[in-house]
Amino acid sequence: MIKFYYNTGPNPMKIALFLEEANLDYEAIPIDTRKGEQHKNDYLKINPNAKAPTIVDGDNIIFDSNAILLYLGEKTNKFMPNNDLKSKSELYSWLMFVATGIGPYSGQSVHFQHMAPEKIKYAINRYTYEAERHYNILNNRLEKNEYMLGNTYTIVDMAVWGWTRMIEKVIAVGELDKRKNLKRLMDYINARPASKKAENIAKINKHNFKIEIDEDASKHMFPQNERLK
Ligand SMILES: N[C@@H](CCC(=O)N[C@@H](CS)C(=O)NCC(=O)O)C(=O)O
Repeated sequence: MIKFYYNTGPNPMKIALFLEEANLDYEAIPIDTRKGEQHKNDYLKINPNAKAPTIVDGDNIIFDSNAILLYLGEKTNKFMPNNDLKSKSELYSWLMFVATGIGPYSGQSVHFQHMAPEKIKYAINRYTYEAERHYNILNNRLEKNEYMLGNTYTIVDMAVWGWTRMIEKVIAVGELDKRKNLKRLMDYINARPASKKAENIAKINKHNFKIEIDEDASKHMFPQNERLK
C-alpha cells in the first residue's frame, strides 16, 4: 500500500486528489510541519527538502508534489495525456510551469502578505504581480482548451487545482471570478467526489494538525528568522 506523508497545504492536496481520483489504496501519514515533524531524521531520509508531500511505494520513494503526480500517472496510466512526444511536450511544459512558477510565486506571495513579520511593499508587489501574471497564463490557456492539456482531465489540472484553491490568499478576494476559464476548471474539479475527499483527508483520518502559528511553529517553518535575532 502507498504511504502518503502529508499536511493540508496546497502541494500535498494535489496528491490526495490523485489518490482519490485513481481510487488507490493508501495510508495517510500526517507530517505536522507546525510541530516540526518535517525536520525529524526519519522523515529527512525520505524527503531531504523537509516539506510535504512524500510517498513511499514499496522500494520507491518520491518527493515533490509534481514529481509524485508524474510518478503516479505513469504507474497507473491514469489522468495522463497520450504517450507520444507531442502530447508529452505539452505535459512537461505545463507541469513544470506549475511546479516552478505557480507554486513558488504563490507561496512567496502568501508568505509576504500574510506571514512575514514586516509588510515589505516591494516584496508584496513583486510576488502578487508575478502570481497574477502566472494565473493569467493559466486562464488564457484554458480559453481554447477545456483542460490544461486539451480535451482530457489530467495530472496538470490536479497540479493547478492545488494552488488555485488558495488564490484569494495568494492574490486577493475575487481573483478567481476575474478569470472565468480558470474558474470553470475549478468548478469542475471542486464538484468531483475525489476533491471533496481530498479536502477532508485530515478529518476522515482523524488527524488533528496544529492550527496556530505560534513562536514554536514559526521556528520550524521559518527558520531563517532565527538569523535576524
Ligand atoms: N516543491 C515542493 C514544495 C512542498 C511544500 O512547500 N510543502 C509545504 C506544504 S504546501 C510544506 O510542507 N511546508 C512546511 C514547511 O515549509 O516547513 C512540492 O511541490 O512538493
